[in-house]
Amino acid sequence: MDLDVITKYSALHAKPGGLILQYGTAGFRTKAEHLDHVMFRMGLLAVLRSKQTKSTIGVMVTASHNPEEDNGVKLVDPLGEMLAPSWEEHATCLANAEEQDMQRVLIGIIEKEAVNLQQDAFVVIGRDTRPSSEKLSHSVIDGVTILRGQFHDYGLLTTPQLHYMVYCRNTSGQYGKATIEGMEMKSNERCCSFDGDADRIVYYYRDADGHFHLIDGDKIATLISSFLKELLLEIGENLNIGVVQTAYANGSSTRYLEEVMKVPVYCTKTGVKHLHHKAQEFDIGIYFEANGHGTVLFSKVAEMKIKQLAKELEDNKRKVAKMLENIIDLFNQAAGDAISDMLVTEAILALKGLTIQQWDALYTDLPNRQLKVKVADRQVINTTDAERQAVTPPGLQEAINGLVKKYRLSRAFVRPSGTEDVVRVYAEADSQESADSLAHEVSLAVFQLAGGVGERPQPGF
Ligand code: NG1
Ligand code: ZN
Repeated sequence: MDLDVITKYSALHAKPGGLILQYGTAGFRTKAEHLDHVMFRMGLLAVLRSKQTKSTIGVMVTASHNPEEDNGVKLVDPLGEMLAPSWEEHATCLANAEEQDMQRVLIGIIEKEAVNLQQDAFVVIGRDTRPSSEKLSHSVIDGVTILRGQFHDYGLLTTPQLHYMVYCRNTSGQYGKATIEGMEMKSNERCCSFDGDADRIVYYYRDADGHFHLIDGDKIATLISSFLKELLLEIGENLNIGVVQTAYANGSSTRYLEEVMKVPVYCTKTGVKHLHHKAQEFDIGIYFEANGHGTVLFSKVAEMKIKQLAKELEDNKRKVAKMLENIIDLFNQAAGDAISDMLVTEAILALKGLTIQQWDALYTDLPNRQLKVKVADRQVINTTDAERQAVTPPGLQEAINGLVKKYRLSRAFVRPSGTEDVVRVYAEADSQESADSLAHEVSLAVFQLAGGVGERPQPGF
């Protein structure tokens, strides 16, 4: 161990003088800006612990539920448990040692714990999604490498996943395989994912040739509306159904709904509040954004009628009316809800005996591309016709119209994002190549006519 090298590198992760921290139940936690030295030193300590236990040790960079400006670090012991209490004390001493005392404290730990420095060391590292976490995890890695430890950086990981990895690695895979996927996607198997707050859902599968198929909100809306329409037909009830989409709905889905299923389709501005509002106009209003936000609304009149029919009708018709009555309760009519949408979808697939491939085959999505363009002020773009036409800046819509004409089955629109400081560009066409090229050309038009900043949009994705 070259103490001078350690001292030199430690100075690059210098401790703010006088800062005192405590290794508590959740390791160290404080403002991220005060943690660089702690991370470096925990990298050193993890190597010593690994050498002493002849095992893999984990280091997790996270401050869990604390505010974004905080961060933290904790070590994971060989069987995936929390760090042993005696080493928590070492962690505290090492983190709090002033720069000039760091070497002495480090040697003290090595001696006290009889660490054999010749022993190999291995450290696994994980981090949360805080903006500061990536840089701080690199400081951990600096500490590990300076003590010649080997490491594997898992990048983004949940805390329990890191504990699990450590346990698996130290039991030669007996406890389990040290992989983070958790889920193996077998071919043609139905899968679904929610977004972070579980108000969006998408389904997907990989076919026998290994191709990935995404089943988005448009296809979920199609499945639900065809099911509801069939049930209404069976009980001879003519309730007024409407499907609400945004301009991001794939052109094939709109065509299928209107021309094959014969249900009226309406387009609103992006954002669930607009879709929800429009869906309230129907007896049964089905609304979904392509990205999986959506639900179904039943008017009070429709609900009462269905409830009444579930009591009055007989035999199979009664069963169907009962099914409709139950499905009303399965939807979350307050807002799009991934869990309730999943339960509805699963119920429909089971009742209809549909595989995910059969569902997917209802129609084929038109190839499409979404891009973002940075402009000085995205509010210079004003739109109309549910965001499908740009009214300002002058000339932009004309330019888009000219570009769209060059491609088959094409469509494109631009709008300022409501959640990011960008202009979103959407294009679809008969081939992926055309959709990509149209999206690129429209991006250039936005860049030129709407005050693009930074580098001009480049072709290729
Ligand atoms: P913006 O950033 O306004 O495009 C995005 C989604 C919306 C909606 C909101 C709120 C797209 C293209 N846009 O809005 O559909 O989900 O976030 O989450 O998917
Ligand atoms: Zn969400």
